[in-house]
Amino acid sequence: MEKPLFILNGPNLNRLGTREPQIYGSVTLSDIEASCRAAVPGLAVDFRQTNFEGELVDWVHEAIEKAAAIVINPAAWSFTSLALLDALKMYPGPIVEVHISNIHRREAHYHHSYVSLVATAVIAGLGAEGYPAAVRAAAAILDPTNPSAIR
Ligand code: DHK
Repeated sequence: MEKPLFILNGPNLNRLGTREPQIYGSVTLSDIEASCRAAVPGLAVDFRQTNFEGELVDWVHEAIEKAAAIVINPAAWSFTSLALLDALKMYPGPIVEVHISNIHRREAHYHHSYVSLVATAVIAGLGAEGYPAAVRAAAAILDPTNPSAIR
């Protein structure tokens, strides 16, 4: 696969490891990056994190030309950002949305994700394991010989 998989992370995820470990566990974002790179041997991965909404929108624009698929944890912007939704609407490839926690079991303001309106699939509540699972799912969707993938 020539084009890489973009793995995009939103606000506060750079604090994983010390951030609310009772909700997010004690795995760091660089641990998660390593698990994503190991998930599908040979799959090129471009792993990024930002606390700036416009930068995430810019990365989605960049993905339109450059990414085979997007795995995204939009974090808090999942529930607030129409700008991110509008950017993702322009992306032609698979989008796998990941949340470390089960957002549907948390406070009501975490229940409605705008990103889920355009996501091919959503993973929530698997902890950090949700990321390599999303990478494998994206690779399966991109594999034309894989009969089980939903496209
Ligand atoms: C991460 C966040 O930062 C929160 O805003 C979301 C999500 C949940 C997560 O579970 O990965 O509520």
